Amino acid sequence: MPSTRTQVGIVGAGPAGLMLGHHLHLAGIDSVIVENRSEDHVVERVRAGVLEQGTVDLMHETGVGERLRREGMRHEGIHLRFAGQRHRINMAGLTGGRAITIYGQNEVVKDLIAARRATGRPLYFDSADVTVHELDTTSPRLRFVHDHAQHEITCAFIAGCDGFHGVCRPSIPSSHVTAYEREYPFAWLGILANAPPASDELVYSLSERGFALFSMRSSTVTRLYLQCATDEDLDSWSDDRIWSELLARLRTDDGWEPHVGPIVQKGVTPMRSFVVEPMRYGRLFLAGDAAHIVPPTGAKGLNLAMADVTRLAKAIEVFFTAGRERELDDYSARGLKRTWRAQRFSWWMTSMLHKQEGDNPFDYRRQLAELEYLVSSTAAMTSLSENYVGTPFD
Ligand code: FAS
Ligand code: PHB
Repeated sequence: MPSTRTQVGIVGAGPAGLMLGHHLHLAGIDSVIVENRSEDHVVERVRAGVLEQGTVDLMHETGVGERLRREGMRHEGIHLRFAGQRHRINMAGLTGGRAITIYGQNEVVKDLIAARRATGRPLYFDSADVTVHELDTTSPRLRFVHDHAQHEITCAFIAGCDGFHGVCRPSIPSSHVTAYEREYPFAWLGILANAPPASDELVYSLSERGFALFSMRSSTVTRLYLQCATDEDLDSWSDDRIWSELLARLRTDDGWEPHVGPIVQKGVTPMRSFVVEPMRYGRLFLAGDAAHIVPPTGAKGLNLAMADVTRLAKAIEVFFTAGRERELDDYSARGLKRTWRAQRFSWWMTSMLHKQEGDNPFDYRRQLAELEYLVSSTAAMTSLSENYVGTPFD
């Protein structure tokens, strides 16, 4: 088995793994990225669409923001829809000009893969049997099969950027970690539709029939979600049924409603909150969905992943340039502080905007009262805005 060396072995070529590889390249640090799916799968996977100000600034600062600058859609506000009315929250006005940008996760991944390819540094898609070893030593090993050849790479560090269902987190002895989890009794049915967005900003909606979200990907593609059951059978949802449900939950008394068009992609996403503590075991560092999952209502997952790897890259750079371990030792505590803040916000948005099994009319009226207070209080709107646009990466 060919045995080679690198400084950082990265498992997973999602946004976290690719951005970490990019940071390390800019710092002149070697890395190898190993991904078990194909490039097409990773690029086509439809996920996030909302980038915090911090993620947008990061992509520009690291030289991968050119297409984002051209094609990203900057939004200074969002709308909350309830009781038949839309209410705009002027996030930029309440946060000193910070905003979100709509730019598909798969576009972010495409830009980072192109940047990686341009460096000529190793990026192994379609790798099998990926395993990590000797994590509690100063030379952990990453093993995988690529092109039918066994590989073993000796690393100084391994970054677990392999998502919720990866191999890195489960490779940590259970006695070393604590997991915190909440599963939600509903899911999201999401669609992509070839229809020009009927609003120039997102619309989050609570209706008697449940949650719905109006988002977009471009001036010709709308992205929409509706609350459904966790075991929802997608085949029982004809396109007509999806549209009539979305229109029922989103239209407003003043006649606003999304434009209808051909549905080109649909899927059901489970909703969970998950955090593992600590985010480190020896020379293995977890980042992104490998360490924490938030329900997508707060649009935080991708942005948390970017914040993690930015902090991790700085810590690894200081280790190699100054031989200092303090930043590495602080990585988990600082990551968890940002994670729990995002967990609280995402849980709050989810609880406020979804109808729960067993709720009674009192609960729905209470949710409406919370939304009514929210859109009439500058303090409350400022709190939502600060959390939604995100704080600068530390
Ligand atoms: P990822 O899961 O993206 O990447 C992990 C990679 O590791 C994958 O490519 C996987 O194939 C690979 N991998 C897994 N096991 C492996 C193994 N054994 N060996 C090698 N590789 C392996 N977040 C937002 O911020 N805003 C949003 O609007 C938003 N919307 C979302 C909508 C949906 C429907 C979903 C599902 C998520 C959404 N999220 C959103 C969250 C989402 O974007 C994630 O947080 C983000 O993908 C996390 O990135 P990574 O940590 O890189 O994990
Ligand atoms: C999306 O555009 O896919 C999106 C937007 C906001 C969310 C989640 C997903 O909260």
